[in-house]
Amino acid sequence: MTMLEHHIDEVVTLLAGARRVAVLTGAGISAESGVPTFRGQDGLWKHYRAESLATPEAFERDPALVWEWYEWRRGLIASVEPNAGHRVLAGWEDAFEEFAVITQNVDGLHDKAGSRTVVELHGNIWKLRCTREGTVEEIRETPLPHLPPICPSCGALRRPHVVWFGEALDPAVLGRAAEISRAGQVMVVLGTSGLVHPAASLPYAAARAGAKIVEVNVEPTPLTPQADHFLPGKAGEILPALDRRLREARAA
Ligand code: BV8
Repeated sequence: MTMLEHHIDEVVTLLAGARRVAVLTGAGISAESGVPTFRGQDGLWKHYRAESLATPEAFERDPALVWEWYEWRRGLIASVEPNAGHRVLAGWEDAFEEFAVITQNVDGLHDKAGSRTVVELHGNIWKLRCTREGTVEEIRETPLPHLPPICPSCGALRRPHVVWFGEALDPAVLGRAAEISRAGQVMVVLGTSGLVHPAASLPYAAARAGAKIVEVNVEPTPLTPQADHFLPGKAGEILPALDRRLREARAA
């Protein structure tokens, strides 16, 4: 048995005994579907860093450029499918008494995989919001007929219904994520670099409330020293392995 298999068995024992499980995901879980992550080479669009485009200042300065970026991402996300990692998490809705996915991703792939309890911390790229009235509409059509999109009722610019850097998260959404994190007996943290706040603080809040932290990532992150279990590898490979062993453990 390899070290990884040994660690996977330890995590399966933990999960098999848990009734309340929370999962926090980042861009890494969508990487195997073909969605670029934010860090490293992937994090670049043309020569802009994601953090420089995903800001209210950038939108103020050049809404057409920001919309070109979001349109590129919508087109890319529309062309991909959820991967095995997303699908396992969708299946875990019925494997635990209480289960929820808290995601930093705006790609909507957890929903597309069939997850029902998803907290979208940073919004959703398929939703547009009027910059004057604040009304939100889901528009999946890509490419959008008109860029930048205009509000049909008041003629003001529409923006992506996502949280930009320097903008506060919706207090109700953040409150729910914090509640779920504190209530979990186990928090599985998948494919996140743990650098963006306040999302990155949720695993620490969960640990303070007594939850066991299981981290899955292709490389260590600032969270790794605090994690009870670190499973090195791809989410789309580790989650199916965990799921298989969990089913075997429960069948035994
Ligand atoms: C706010 C939506 C305040 C838009 C996003 C405290 C300390 C330091 C800084 C701050 C702080 N508090 C606030 C800040 C500022 C800032 C922040 O955190 N900056 C960082 C960069 C230092 N936070 C904010 O601005 C937040 N707002 O604080 O408001 C406020 C309060 C009141 C009033 C006014 C203001 C808002 C943050 C949200 C920004 N929006 N997204 C869009 O998507 O277009 S963030 C965006 O980037 C994503 O949503 C995600 O959250 C983040 C990217 O992180 P990850 O998802 O982790 O992705 P990343 O690429 O970094 O890493 C991928 C990981 O996966 C890697 O570890 C890799 O190894 C791994 N991986 C890769 N492949 C796989 C894999 N793992 C497993 N399997 C694989 N196959």
